[in-house]
Amino acid sequence: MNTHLLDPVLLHTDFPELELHASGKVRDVYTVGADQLLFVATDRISAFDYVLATGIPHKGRVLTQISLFWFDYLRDLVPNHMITADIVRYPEPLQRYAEQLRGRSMLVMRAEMFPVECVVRGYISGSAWKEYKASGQVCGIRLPAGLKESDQLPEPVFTPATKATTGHDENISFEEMSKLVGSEVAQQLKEKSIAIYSKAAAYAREKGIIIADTKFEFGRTAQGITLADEVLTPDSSRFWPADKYTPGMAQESFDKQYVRDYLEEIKWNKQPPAPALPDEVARRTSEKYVEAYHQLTGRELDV
Ligand code: PZK
Repeated sequence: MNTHLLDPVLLHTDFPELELHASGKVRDVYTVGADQLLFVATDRISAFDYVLATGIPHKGRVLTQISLFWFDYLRDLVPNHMITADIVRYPEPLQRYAEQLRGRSMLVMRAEMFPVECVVRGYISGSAWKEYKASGQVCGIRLPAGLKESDQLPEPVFTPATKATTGHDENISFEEMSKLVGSEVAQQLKEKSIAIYSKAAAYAREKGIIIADTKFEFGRTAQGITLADEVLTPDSSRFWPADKYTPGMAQESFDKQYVRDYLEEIKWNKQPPAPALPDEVARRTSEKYVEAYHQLTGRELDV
């Protein structure tokens, strides 16, 4: 057992002849012809809104394999954008990048994306908790009086947000969402989002994981309204270990707790440049991602 060195990480993708379609804190999306995109999850990790200088071994593969698990689990409920994650089936020009792509990428259908984040919450936390404390409502939905932080809601609520180009997503009402995508599409996205969350959260709960909330992105393809992006990962959702669930306070994150604790301990001012992590923090965080994958899917990630 190697207890001293970290496994190699991928912080930046590099496909010189491909055009970057979109990039985020963790994921990079490249154009591959008119109808297809290459979706790559790196090992980058963000905390307090910044990407840290240290990568987390296996993180990109964990995110990708969790999304693939859910795409398959949800296949009868909603079409998704995945074409293949089998790199031997990728277009020939990508073959030379097989090592960079293996396990962490998908070839996906290019979709006409709807300009809204479809957030579903089964528990009250984060920005929704702040809004509820101030107004008793979240995204214009009145919630029962007397909820405590992290309480389960009587039923999941759909709380859409706009993709802010800079800074944080902004919560919007269903009416505001309807102005952006039309009321027909808004209703369909809401119904699909709640159905997907409900099925996935019930499954995860049996495996000891509470999915407190999650964010979906949908687009339109030849298959109709299509689930895109990553789905139901620790980066797009709040995963809480069910055996430690204690309403009335903020819950520890399944995956990022060691990172947040370390950054608080060193009293980082949360301004760039974001610090590096000690190997021990990166290694223990990596183990949490790999453990989440195993707990959720029953499968071993080959490490
Ligand atoms: C698409 N994003 C969000 C931003 C990311 C992802 N299938 C698709 N077709 C067209 N566009 C997108 C997708 C998907 N998925 C998704 N931006 C464009 C995004 C930054 C990094 F990985």
